[in-house]
Order: sequence, then C-alpha cells, then structure tokens
Amino acid sequence: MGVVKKSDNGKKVSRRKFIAATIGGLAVGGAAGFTLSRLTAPAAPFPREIQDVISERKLEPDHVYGALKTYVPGGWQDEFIMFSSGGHSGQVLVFGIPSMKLYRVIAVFTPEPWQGYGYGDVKTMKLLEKGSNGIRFLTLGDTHHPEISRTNAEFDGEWLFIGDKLNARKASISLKDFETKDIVKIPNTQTQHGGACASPNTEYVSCGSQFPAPWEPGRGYKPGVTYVQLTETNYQEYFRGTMTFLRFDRRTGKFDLANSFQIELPPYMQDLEIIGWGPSDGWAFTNSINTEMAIGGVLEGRPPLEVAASQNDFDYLHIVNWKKAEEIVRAGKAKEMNGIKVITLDTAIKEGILFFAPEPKSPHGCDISPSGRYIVIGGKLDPQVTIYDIEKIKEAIADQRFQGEDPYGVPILRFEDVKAAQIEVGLGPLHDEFDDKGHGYVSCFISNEVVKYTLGPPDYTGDKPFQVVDRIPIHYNIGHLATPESNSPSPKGKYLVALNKWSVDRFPNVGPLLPQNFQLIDISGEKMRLLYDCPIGLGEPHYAKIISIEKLKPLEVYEMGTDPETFSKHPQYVEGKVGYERKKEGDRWVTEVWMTLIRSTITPDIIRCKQGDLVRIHMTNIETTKDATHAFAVAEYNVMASIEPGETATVEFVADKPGVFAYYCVEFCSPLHLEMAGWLEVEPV
Ligand code: K7E
Ligand code: CUA
Repeated sequence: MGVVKKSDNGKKVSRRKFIAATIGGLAVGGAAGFTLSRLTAPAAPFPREIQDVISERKLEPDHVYGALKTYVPGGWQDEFIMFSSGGHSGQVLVFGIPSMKLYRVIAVFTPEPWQGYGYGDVKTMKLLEKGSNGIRFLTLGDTHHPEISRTNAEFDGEWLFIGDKLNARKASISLKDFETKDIVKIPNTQTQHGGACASPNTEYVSCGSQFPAPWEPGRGYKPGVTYVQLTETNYQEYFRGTMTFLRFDRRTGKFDLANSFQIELPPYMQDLEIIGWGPSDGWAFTNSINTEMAIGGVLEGRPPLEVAASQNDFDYLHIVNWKKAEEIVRAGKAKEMNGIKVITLDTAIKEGILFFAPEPKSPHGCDISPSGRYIVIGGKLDPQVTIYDIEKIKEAIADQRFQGEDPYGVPILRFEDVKAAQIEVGLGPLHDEFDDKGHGYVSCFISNEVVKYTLGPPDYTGDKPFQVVDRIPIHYNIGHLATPESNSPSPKGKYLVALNKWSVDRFPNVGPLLPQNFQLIDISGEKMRLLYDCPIGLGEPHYAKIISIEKLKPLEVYEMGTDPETFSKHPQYVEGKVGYERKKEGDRWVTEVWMTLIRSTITPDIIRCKQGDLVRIHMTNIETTKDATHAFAVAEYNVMASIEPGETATVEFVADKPGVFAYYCVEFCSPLHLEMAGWLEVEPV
C-alpha cells in the first residue's frame, strides 16, 4: 500500500503500486516488475474538452452527475463490494459499488470452466456430489439470498453463504479466496427460500423451506423415496415446512449436520427469513404465504394456486425462539430424522418456541431495522409495509395474550398487540433495506418504485416517524433492493441498488431474453437520485449483500502448496515429487502424476498410460506472483482445472479412449504460453 488519497466522495483511496508480471516469459516464473504511477486528478476547472464531450454526446446534467459519482478509475478501489445471487445461474456475482463493475463470478452450484469447477477437479467434483446428496448429480441451483458471516451481528467479511431454492441446499464460500468450501443438502426439505441468514455470531446459518415437502409421520422427507398422494387432506396432514439452523464451523467452513437442528412447521409456504440481534437477539422470523394450504389443480376442478392461495386477508409471521429451541435440543427433546435433530411441531408449540402474528396479505420480505427492534414485512398484495415491534411481541408472549391458534395449535398473537405501524407505500411492496439515518427503503414491484420512509425510535428519533418521505421510479419490476450492510446494526447508507427483473427499453435489444437491470441509486441526500443502469446478462439475481471493502481481507496468493479446501499444505505437495507412475490400487490401474506449472512449462510434458487407467494428476502452480494463474485442460476429455499461484489441486478422470491427446495451459500466461503444453498417450489395451 502506498500513498493514501481522498477521492471526490471523501473516501480514502489507496494508491497501490502495480507490479506487472515480467513479460520476459522466457525467464521462467520471473517476478521482476515495474511500477505504474497513477495520474493525479486534474485540478479544477476542467478543460474545455470536457464541455465538448458533454455537448457532443448531448448529456444532461443528471447524466454527468451519475457518471462522475460512479466512475472509478482503473487502479482505484470501489468503496463497497456487493455479493449478488446469480439466480438460476447457480452462482454468486461480485460487483464493485459505486462502479457497478462485475469483478468475479463465484462458482457454487453449477460447474464453471474458468474456475475449473466441476470438470474433473477432485475437490469441486466431491463438493458437487456431496451437495447432491445421492439424489442425482445436480448441476443446477437457484440462488436467492446471500448472507455474510457476522460477529456481534455486524458483517465481518470472512464467510459468505448462499442458498439453492430449487434443491434446498446451502453453500459456504470463503472470502479469503472467494471459493466454495461446502455444500449441504438440508434434510427433510425439498425447496428452501428464506435465508441464508446468520445468527449474530454465525453459530448457525438458518434457512426456511418454501414449498412444503411430503413427510412420512415420524420419519420426515427422504428425497426420491417419500411418497404421499397429493390431495388437499393429505397436504394438510402430511406435508410440512421446516426452519433449519445449520451449525457452522467458521474454522473449516463446513456445516455440521450432527450439531444442527430443525423445526417442523405447518404446510404453509414459509418465505423470507431473518435472525434478530439487540432486542430481537434469540429470535428468528419468517413471513409466510398460502396459509390457505391450497394445492392448485385447475384440471381437477380446483381454482389455480395463485387464486386459492390469496384468499386470506392475513397470513402468519412466524416468530421462533431459536435460543430456546437450542436448549430443547440439548435437553434431548428433539427427534433424529434423516441426519438432523428435529423439533416436532407439537414440541415446538408445547415448549413455547413457535408463535404466529397475523400479517397482511400474502406478504413478502422479512427485514429488521438496525436497532433490532422493528421487523418489517412487505404487503405484496397489500399496499403497506407492516412493522412489528419485538418489545411488544415479547410482552404479548410473556402475558400469553393470544387471539387463538391455527389448525395445528400454534398460538396466534393479536395483530394490534404486536404492530408498531403500517405505512402505505405503493403497490406490491416486497423487500426493505435501511440506512444509517433511521430510514427504510421498500421495493414496490407493481408501482415500479423505491419508497423511502422513516422508522420509529430508536432508529429514527425525529418528529415524523413511520412516514413516507421520498420515492423514485425504477426500471422495471423491482424485486430486492440492497444498501450497504443493511439488515445489521450498522448500515452505511450512501447507495442503494435496485435489483430489477425487467429492463425493457434501458438497453439495446440483445434478443428476447433481455438482461436484468441493476440500478444504482444515490441515497446520501434527502432525495434519492438515479446514478447508473447496469445490465446483468447472466441469470436472475434476487438478493444482494453489500459490505465495506475494508472488511474484506482476501489472500493475494496462496502459500506454496496450499490445498484450498483446508488452507493447509496439500499432502501431494509435501511429497515434493515430479513425474508419474503406473500402479495397482485394489483391482484398478492408476496412473498417478505429480505435476508443476510455471511460465511456460508443464512438467511432465509427456504422460504415458493405458486405456482404462484412472489418471490422477496432482498439480502445483509454483508461481509466487499475484495473478499468475495457470489452467490445465485435456483435449476431448472434458477435463479442466484452474490452479492459482501456490495452489495444489488434483484432477481425476478415466482414460477410457485410446489415442494421443494434447493437454495445455488454458490461460494466456506468457509469450510462450502456446508452448506450455504436453501429451497424454493412452495406449489401447
Ligand atoms: Cu423476493 Cu427469493 Cu428474496 Cu426473488 S425473493 S425477488
Ligand atoms: Cu500457463 Cu498459459
């Protein structure tokens, strides 16, 4: 790190020196460098040519303002990093804020060749397979809600979590190397939606189901096994939702099912979920829809699901005392089902773990104000956000003030007893985020806007609590929105990203499948101001989490021989061999290879094996220079690995076809990159 300089938005920007790798690639692995110094910003006033650009391009003042607020020159740092779900691309996208530059796509649930994820690399193949949980080899995921690990409820920038709605899975990603470290299938659950959300110190990562799964009484749901005939009666009797608290080991990055627990829920569609802090510490919340328990069946004479599931004026906010649930589990009152301890619905009711509060009307979103006091739900079919007060909730529960119970016996609190306020905001309110000045921002899907309102004390202490104070149109069909470090005690304000589903007329027509549109909005002033439209041409992002860039401390290069699964030395690197041998393992022939990669040589550059051999290649990138990545791919074998500087990885494949196959480094790494190649000879047998 070099000189530190203030940029125009007052943010400290470090002037890093750029060490470019030597272009004398012949000097194998050389790291000699030269330094580029950045141009300093010109002193005002701007030269005439700037005016000329503005008039030539017919830019309006708003455009110029947006451009200046978002332009981050090369070599400068963005102020925030945004982790966005990649929707059904199955991945996570990493952006800079305010530049909206896409910096990285993290492979999670779907194979990704550039990162060598899922193409023979043993670690990633195992991850995908473990995450598939024996159902079939899943290469699809529908990512919705990213979460960052927390310390005292604040985002700490160490781990990232993301859920797969389609197959009820949860993944952890290390923010040391931006790689997926674990994928777990959530037991007794077919699809999941709410969460990931982390408990204040990331003891647990929680997630709720979406569509209830058929359960066999006392035995839960087993994918590919459990069958219950789908009728309205069976649905009510045998289908179940879940809320799962996955124990997370932040040392290894793994989820620990043996120390996790789950709460059985009625077959409503549990939706968004969040875990509280401060006054709501110990509590978790999820909104729900379809408390009608409709199953659809238009061809069978029933109304369509969307109609039948929208009858009730109120659905139920689920209020869960997870700390008490943890005690119940410790006391041995949970039942082991398919590898996880399950608190049955009856136990949850009897032990006072689960409560409902009415919420209008087929709601969406479930967010918590910075103080931890207010739980905010978007009305979706109701033009209001409904704000609950955890203090009132706790009081009403302590006084046992209930209006009755649901068909399963879950006690329902009185709406008036727990409500803090309702604010009429706009049509189709979905999700809420917060700033550092006591404001909430809600996305309105139908009226295409973001609406800003005031919270109540202690978040907002002015004289106009719970009132709309500003609105801004967005383009178009907004789902989530994201502000820096919202849904934690210390949101940072400044920017808001509207995650819009439709872009309609905002970009050139690139085919009927148009990009999604992330719109960056300036929220630093009283009035919101649109700064930038950013097309997203891969997948349909749902939620995003934004964190201050200083909180991230990623590795620059791996220590030599690092196994990225454990961040320790890969055993094969420790052996220190280079070369290969053919040997018998049980009754199968294995050709085991120890390989090094460095500009511009792959050693060995000839591997001879026999047809049918399992070829196992341990490869170490022995570069120490940042960015000096090599990749390894074998022609016609569908094998691809990415090996970052210092990394040791293993690929495995069966040499099932005879021939002589070129392998080569796939990253253009040096002038002699094309010569960085070798041959795999597979002798026919
Ligand atoms: Cu509203 Cu999955 Cu959070 Cu999509 S969800 S938008
Ligand atoms: Cu290494 Cu190209």
